[in-house]
Amino acid sequence: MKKAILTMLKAAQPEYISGEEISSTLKVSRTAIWKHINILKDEGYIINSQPKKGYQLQEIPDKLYPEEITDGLTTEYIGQSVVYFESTGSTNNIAKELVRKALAEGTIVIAEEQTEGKGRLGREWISPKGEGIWLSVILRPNIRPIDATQITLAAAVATVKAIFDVTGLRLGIKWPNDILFNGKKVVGILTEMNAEVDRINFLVLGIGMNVNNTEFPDDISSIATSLRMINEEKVNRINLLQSLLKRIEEQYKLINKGEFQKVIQDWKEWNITIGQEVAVTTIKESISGRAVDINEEGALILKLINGELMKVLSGDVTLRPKIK
Ligand code: BT5
Repeated sequence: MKKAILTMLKAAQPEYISGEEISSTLKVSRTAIWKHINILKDEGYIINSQPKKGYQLQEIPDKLYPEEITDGLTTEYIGQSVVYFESTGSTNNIAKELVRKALAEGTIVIAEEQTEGKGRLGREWISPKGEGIWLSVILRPNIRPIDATQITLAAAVATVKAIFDVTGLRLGIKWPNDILFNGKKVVGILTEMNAEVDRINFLVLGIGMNVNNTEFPDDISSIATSLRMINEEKVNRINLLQSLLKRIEEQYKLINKGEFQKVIQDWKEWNITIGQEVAVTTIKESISGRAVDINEEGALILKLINGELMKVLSGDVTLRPKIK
């Protein structure tokens, strides 16, 4: 009901719509409408009311409410169902709990703030209130567990394209999962999976995007930035999220159709790793070399100082270190 009233208010914008019209269209009492209008006001919608004219929607709050995310969202299934939190520990953790309740593929979990946002390998992801997009997507991809990296690479492609669509900014992908601008991180991606030997039961794709942050804590201020800090302009998070969901679906469909090579092609076009001198830290060791390619699995191919080629499936890349 609340959503239907909101839809009517939006359709009438910038004009007023009478309580009588809403009441006869939705077949509810004027008192019920008044109650829902008050709920919307509590949520931050600015709605003017005048005895003879009715209601007028003046302003939509800067919130990632499910009604706003799905309003005009043109995806088939990614983001059509939304679980929303004002504040939560980690959206990835919530998604992993919810998935056991057989939630539909493409369901997203989103929060204005994460108090225990996670990076990879137990690292922390700073997720301040109302400033970013802290998102998890529930997926059940039709690929083998060893190919799960494909999803991370596809998500990176979807992210840079969505940011370009909405802001015109061209960010770069650092293998495998960082989105950078002038060496500073704007987006991080954390893919978590539950699988059997040859089958993925589910996968949670977590994306953390710094959108409207104006500052960062000291320990990351030299390595982190936000779209707003780059462009000196506030970004509409709903537009950006809708574009991101659309781009994720586009890339995800390619993977499910067995067309990962198209994802790789785009990844190469947007990457800032290939051709660079890099150091890669894996769980076991740290290796220096030149990044020369990524292969059909999405692994990074390094050319070592002795000329040998080496395949790296996961690790942290530092660009342009001094080679000893
Ligand atoms: C990542 O890890 O980059 C993955 C981040 C994924 C976050 C999303 S948000 C929604 C979902 N729910 C979660 O709980 N997580 C996912 P990693 O490559 O390990 O990078 C972590 C490192 O980046 C930290 O150790 C910091 O140095 C730095 N960092 C932390 N917060 C940052 C921020 N907001 N922006 C840029 N860098 C940050």
